[in-house]
Formats: sequence, C-alpha cells, structure tokens
Amino acid sequence: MKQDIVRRYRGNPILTKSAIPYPVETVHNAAVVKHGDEYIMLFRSHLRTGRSIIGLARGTDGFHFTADPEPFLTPARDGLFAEYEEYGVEDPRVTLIEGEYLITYSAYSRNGVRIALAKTRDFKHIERVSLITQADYRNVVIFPEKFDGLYARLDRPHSEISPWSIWISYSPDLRFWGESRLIMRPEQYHWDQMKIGPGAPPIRTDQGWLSIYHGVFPTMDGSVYRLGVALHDLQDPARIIGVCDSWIIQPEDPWEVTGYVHNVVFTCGAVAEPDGTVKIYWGGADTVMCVGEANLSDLVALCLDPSSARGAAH
Ligand code: BMA
Repeated sequence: MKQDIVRRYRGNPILTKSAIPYPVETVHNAAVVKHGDEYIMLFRSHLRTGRSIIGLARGTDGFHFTADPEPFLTPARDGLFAEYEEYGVEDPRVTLIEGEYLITYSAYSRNGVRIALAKTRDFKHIERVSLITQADYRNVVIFPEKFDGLYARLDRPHSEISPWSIWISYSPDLRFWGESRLIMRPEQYHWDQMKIGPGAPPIRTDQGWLSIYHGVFPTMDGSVYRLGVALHDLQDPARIIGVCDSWIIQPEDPWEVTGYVHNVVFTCGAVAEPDGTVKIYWGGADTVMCVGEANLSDLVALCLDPSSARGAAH
C-alpha cells in the first residue's frame, strides 16, 4: 500500500480539553514552535460563552504536551485592544524572526474580525504591538526572514466579489503594511474551490518557501476543510513556483470528522526538524489537537513534479 504523505501520529489526538487545568470546551488551531529545548504550543480554546482564548502547552518531543495552569492570552481589558478583542482571540500563528517570536491572532469584536500582533522573547512576558489589519481579515502568517529589508506576510481578506484568496503584504516596521497583492486563488470545482487561507508560517527549503494552507469545499453536508501545499520563490515570495493539485490531508479520523465543527483539519503551525521531516499540527473538527509527520522534500516535490503539481502562477 502506498504510504500517506502525512503520517498521522498514532497517539492522536495529542491534546484535548480534559488535559487543560481550567474550564474550556475545545483545544484546537494551535501554533507550535521550538524554543530552546521545548516545543511551545499556543492553542485556541472555546469557553462556554462560545468565545475563544489562547492557552499555552509545552513538551520536549513535539508529541506530548502539558498545559500551563493559566491561559496565555485572553481578551485585553482596556485600551484599543480591548475594543477589538471583546468577542475573543483566535487561531494564533508564531514566527521567530531576529530573536523575537511574533504572534498574530484573530481579534473578534462587534467591529468584525481583524488581526492583532503581539511579541514575546520567552513566552512569559507578552507585549501587544499593533492591530495590523482592518476588519475582515484572518489567517496572517509572517515569513521568518525579511525581503529587501521588509517584513512579509501572507494574509486572507474577505471579499463579496472574489473567492477568498491568499494575498501578500510587506512592512518596514511590522505596523504599517502595504504593497498588497493577491497571489493565489481557489481553483474552480476543486477541493479548495470555496476559499483558501494561509495555515502555518512558511518554511524555508532549498527550493522555495513551503506554505501549508487550508482549502474549503462546500458540500450538501456542510464545508470540508483540508490542507494543501504551495511553494513560493525564495527571493520573491509573491511568486508561486508550484502548487500541489491534491490536498495533503483531509478529515478522516473520528475526531476530525465529528466534533464542534464537523469535517475540519485546520493548521496554524508546523515545525521543520533537522532530519528533513516536518511536524504538521492541526485542529481536528475545531475540538482537539493532532500532529502528523511528512518529509519536507516530499512536500516540495508535490508542488514541483509535473505528475502532482497544478502548475505555476494561479
Ligand atoms: C474558519 C475559522 C477557523 C475554523 C474553521 C472551521 O472560518 O473560524 O478557526 O477552524 O472555520 O470551523
């Protein structure tokens, strides 16, 4: 039998609400990074109000995690951030750049959803920096390197005219972002036809930046969230070199098929290991956290090989 491109960890799900020392209903859509000897996981949890907070769990092997006694990030209580986080904080992504971990997360309020940026060096002290989008944006992932002196991010604005697509934007200082362009759109009558969005922060490989993104397909039984891969040019990340035509993982395990939202695998983080593998973390059915492993070179090949790639520039 042909081996799956993403090898699910046999111990999935790796983190569930029963392991969290404060009351939560879900543990999902987590960012994961290596910090010193530890893997740090920032996960989203629904409270019984239906609003979300962000917790922290840590471990040493990337598979076993223990949650800290208190949540990591809850809605701000005063100032500008309070105004925009009133309905909760969701789906964190973390990028290490120049010694600082940049955390982007969705801030929900009566004004809509926008993206906030916070930073930390040690996952103890966290500083909110700026609200870096207007309303109707989600899924901001920052590249771990600058391009011609500018920070770069992939993002996903909402539109009533165009299917929701992946855009790129640049910034000199992480506060002011511009030069925005649409760089990848959903494909008609295809697993990602309804909308796509950035997932894990891009990973540098010799052949390009590997982006693991999500794509959504509408069915008579609701939407199905799956993950795909695309490769961006190393010097010019706005240039897509190749996209795998197929998804790399779809909801199959019972905790991915059934849960708070059925049929969802959704990633906010992946960790590239020195041995050429990558640990991909995903939320199952917006309820639990899962992990799987893949070879980076296999994912790159899927984007580039004529037998599996969709081709250049969508
Ligand atoms: C998206 C976001 C994600 C969620 C997914 C599936 O729109 O809300 O946080 O995992 O839907 O419900």
